[in-house]
Amino acid sequence: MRARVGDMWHSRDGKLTQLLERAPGGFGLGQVPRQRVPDSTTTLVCGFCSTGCGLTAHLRGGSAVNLTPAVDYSVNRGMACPKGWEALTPLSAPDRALMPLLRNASGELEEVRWPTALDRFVRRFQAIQKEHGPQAVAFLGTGQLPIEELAFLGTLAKFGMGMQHGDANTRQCMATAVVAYKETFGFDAPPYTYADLEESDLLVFVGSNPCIAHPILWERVVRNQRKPEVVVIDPRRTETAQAATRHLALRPQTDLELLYAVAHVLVREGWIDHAFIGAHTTGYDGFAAHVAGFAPTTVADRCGVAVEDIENLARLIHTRRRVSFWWTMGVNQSHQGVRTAQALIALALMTGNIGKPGTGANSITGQCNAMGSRLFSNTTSLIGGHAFDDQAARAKVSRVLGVEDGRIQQRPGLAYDQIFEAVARGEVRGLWIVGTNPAHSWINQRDARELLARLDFLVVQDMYTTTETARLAHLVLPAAGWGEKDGVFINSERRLGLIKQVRRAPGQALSDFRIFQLLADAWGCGDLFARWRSPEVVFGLLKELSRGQPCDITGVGGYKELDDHGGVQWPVRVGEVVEQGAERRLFADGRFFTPDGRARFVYETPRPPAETVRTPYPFALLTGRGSASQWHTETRTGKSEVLRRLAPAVEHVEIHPDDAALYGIAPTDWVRMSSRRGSVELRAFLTRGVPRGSVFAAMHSVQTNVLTFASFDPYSRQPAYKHCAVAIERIDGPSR
Ligand SMILES: Nc1nc2c(c(=O)[nH]1)N[C@H]1C(S)=C(S)[C@@H](COP(=O)(O)OP(=O)(O)OC[C@H]3O[C@@H](n4cnc5c(=O)[nH]c(N)nc54)[C@H](O)[C@@H]3O)O[C@H]1N2
Ligand SMILES: Nc1nc2c(c(=O)[nH]1)N[C@H]1C(S)=C(S)[C@@H](COP(=O)(O)OP(=O)(O)OC[C@H]3O[C@@H](n4cnc5c(=O)[nH]c(N)nc54)[C@H](O)[C@@H]3O)O[C@H]1N2
Ligand code: SF4
Ligand SMILES: [Mo]
Repeated sequence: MRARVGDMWHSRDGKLTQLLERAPGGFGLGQVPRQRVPDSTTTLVCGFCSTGCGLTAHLRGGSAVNLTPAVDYSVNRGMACPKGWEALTPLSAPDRALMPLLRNASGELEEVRWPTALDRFVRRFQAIQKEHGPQAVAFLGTGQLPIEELAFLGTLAKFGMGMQHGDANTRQCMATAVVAYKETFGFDAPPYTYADLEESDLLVFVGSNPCIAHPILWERVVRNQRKPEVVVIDPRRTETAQAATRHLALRPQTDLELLYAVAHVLVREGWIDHAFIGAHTTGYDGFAAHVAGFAPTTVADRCGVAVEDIENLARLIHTRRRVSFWWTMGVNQSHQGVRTAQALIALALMTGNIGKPGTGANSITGQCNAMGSRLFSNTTSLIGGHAFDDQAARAKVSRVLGVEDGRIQQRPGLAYDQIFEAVARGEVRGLWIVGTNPAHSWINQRDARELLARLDFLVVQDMYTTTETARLAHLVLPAAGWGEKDGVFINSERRLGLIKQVRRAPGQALSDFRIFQLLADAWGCGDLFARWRSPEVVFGLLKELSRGQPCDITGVGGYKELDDHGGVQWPVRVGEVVEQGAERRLFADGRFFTPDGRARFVYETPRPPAETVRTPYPFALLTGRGSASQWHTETRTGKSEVLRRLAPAVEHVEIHPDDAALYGIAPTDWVRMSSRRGSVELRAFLTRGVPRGSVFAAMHSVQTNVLTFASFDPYSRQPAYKHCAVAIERIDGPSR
């Protein structure tokens, strides 16, 4: 017997109770069994990083009381990092949003009932659209909701509410990889499977720190029995660099020159796979001519590495049989990230290291469902990985979803930074933010906060009331989180995995899915979503939308099949049988997704970063993940005592001891760090892990993005978080 949602609301609002009772369960409050059931277990994928580990929830009375890593899940095989073990704890934090909050006449956020919240959402946004046009309201989503919810958000906002502009935090994270893959492979298609980590003879990690950011992927490297060489290219001597066999501590933002120099040596020595290049690629001759200008002797100084290190890396690539290239944010978050990623792809193509075990040009994703967001959020691509300007694709979406073709935009809409610019110009006046915290995480945070504060109406849909962004909202909608709802995530190796409701959301928090249903009805476009009764029904629609695409999942079956199978990697076309535990990589046949089936070499002349590092700002500020137990803006991980103890006790900046000595800075001294945007105060942590001339601060500190400089890759519009110019000085103590 399932509790009826309406029972729990004690709502005297007949209309709302009716809406809620219509839910057949499977999300929100509707499906919590009232009576205690025998103890049992169930497996669901982790809700933090894109590794996508399976976690076993131990249930009592249908509610999870504990989590352990799943032993029979192909991804993690009984391992989990601290975040996975501790994933239940943040669900019971005291600052969970339990009721909608609305800013009252005296400017304070005040609890209101759902009908009031829904009504206010609709009235304020519709009034803005009426006065300023439908494009005056926009949305920002996330890579941390399941695909069914992302699809709901993107479809409701764009086709239901007529918004034209919507983007997600995946812009901060994966946009560069998306563009790099689309231009070279013809589709956003990371080609690898995790077994490649174990089957490679040479693994090259560029701007990637898996020991901290993807600990269980690193465990897979450790399991490699082939005595691999592991090369880490990172300005910092990271935990991963320390564990590697070689570390190239290049000067920040010089990856492109370095990779072209490696390609130069491969061409010069004839260490290339002519047969593969001839049969499966285009543009090689132009690329070879381009890299002729990048002899190691020319670029070594600029890159801060020895000529012989470049020569040796090229030789390793030639002599090792299976070579794989892996990259993460050190590449994506650069002013020339797309071309850098494409230089890595070029190295794989020119040596034939693709489509075979232990090879590939492999972008590691960040968030648990960034891959799902890339394909199904209806933001950067038309839902299902289609192009907005493709008439046939629009007709397909129109048919499958029952949306009139005329409602489907012909362009993707503005990117994240352009939405903020439109706010600055007064063109976007209403913003709906779901599952992301830009007042902490956006580049050049002060501008971001100033712009958020300027909005006529800001709605924030989040699990917590205390996030930096929720504090700025006019309306906060209380959301259920991971563990409190059902859906599908897609991990870095393209594996679809299930998340499940193993806890009841607190108070009146609802799943995002349920919130979207209620908003659709309240907005007056509920008819469009009449079929969207449960996440699993929507999963069926998404399968249909994927038909014929490289990411075709028509053969996946339903949630039960996905569950029984322990997740499955796309593509799975209808009728295709995938063996349990199969490791599936793309391009084994050498055919790519471009019109001519060939992969492309794409290259360009390197450019300097947007902000020059020189007096009075003589240090390059590098930013990134600080520890395995901290997640982003810490709204979740900060709620666990265990995870807090595993993290650094104080917010700090890492400084090379020689640089510190020049400025009279001793260990644990207070330091003021300033950029042209502002200044912050942190403790000094002296370490030879950062190179001279650079300092490092973790993104988990809300202070870091006070300093960052808003510059972007021109093709992906991904923020270049990894580089800006700062100054440091010793201070006696914090001024606050
Ligand atoms: N514990 C933990 N894990 C996480 C996350 C988290 O918040 N906490 N977040 C997840 C998400 S969303 C993401 S996107 C991933 C990010 O995963 P990673 O990209 O591995 O992590 P980062 O620390 O952001 O950046 C990686 C490295 O880039 C280096 N770098 C900086 N500048 C340059 C450069 O010019 N060239 C090169 N080659 N390297 C450079 C930095 O020194 C850093 O060590 O992690 C995911 N996993
Ligand atoms: N300086 C610097 N800045 C960076 C980076 C860097 O390397 N350096 N990295 C960038 C990268 S790669 C990323 S991905 C971003 C991440 O930046 P954000 O997306 O801003 O960070 P999170 O803390 O993950 O924010 C997610 C929010 O969603 C909420 N939430 C969690 N689950 C749910 C849910 O199920 N429903 C709803 N409605 N809300 C939920 C959380 O409480 C939290 O407020 O940061 C970027 N910022
Ligand atoms: S490695 Fe990632 S997916 Fe695995 S337990 Fe840790 S946070 Fe979760
Ligand atoms: Mo990310």
